[in-house]
Amino acid sequence: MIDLYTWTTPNGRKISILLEELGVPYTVHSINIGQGDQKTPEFLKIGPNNKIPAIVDQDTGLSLMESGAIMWYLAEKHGKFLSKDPVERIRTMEWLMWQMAGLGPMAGQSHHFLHFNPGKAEYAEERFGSEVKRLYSVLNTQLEGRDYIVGDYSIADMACWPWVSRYEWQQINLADYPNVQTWYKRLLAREAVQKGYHVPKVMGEIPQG
Ligand SMILES: N[C@@H](CCC(=O)N[C@@H](CS)C(=O)NCC(=O)O)C(=O)O
Repeated sequence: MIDLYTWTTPNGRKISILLEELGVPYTVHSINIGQGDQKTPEFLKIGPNNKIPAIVDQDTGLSLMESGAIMWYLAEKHGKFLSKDPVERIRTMEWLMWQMAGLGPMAGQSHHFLHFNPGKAEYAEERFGSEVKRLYSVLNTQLEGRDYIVGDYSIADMACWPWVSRYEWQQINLADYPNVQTWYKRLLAREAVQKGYHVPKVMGEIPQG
């Protein structure tokens, strides 16, 4: 049994989507980051970086922070969504790292400057807006002739998808990135993706791409 500490954000949804795909039982603990739940001493024991998501695996007692590490751990534990083939496996790691170090941080900053605080920092809007566009182009190229980012459907797809689902906040027109748009809709059609998106609670409809 997994305890998932999460909120209605892309990093949190990555884990709930994976858990839904794996079909393993999990208990959801809402950590409302808007009201500071991530700063409590209780949460800090599990998530020492004061950020969601975090998990505790009740089978082993292991607690983990950092969504990329959590995805890798769960995929390994259950032997799914992470290829055994060495090349496909390291490519999956490569694109998971790309999401963790590129798409997530850049898109996250674009949410701050383009969506929540427009007009406050022209340089930041330009910098993060153009980086997000560049990253969408990179993903669009990677998806040329492919149904999924690397080989079969994997944790790399599940890591990137919730960030792309915020394309409106990033002022991205998905039609400008047709391979990303087709891939986005392919994942959107999955029941587990829809269920995982609405954890820990429903926050409106899922953008349809
Ligand atoms: N690299 C971390 C980033 C986690 C992260 O940024 N979480 C955000 C929500 S998506 C958060 O908890 N923010 C609360 C805060 O900054 O106080 C991961 O991938 O797990």
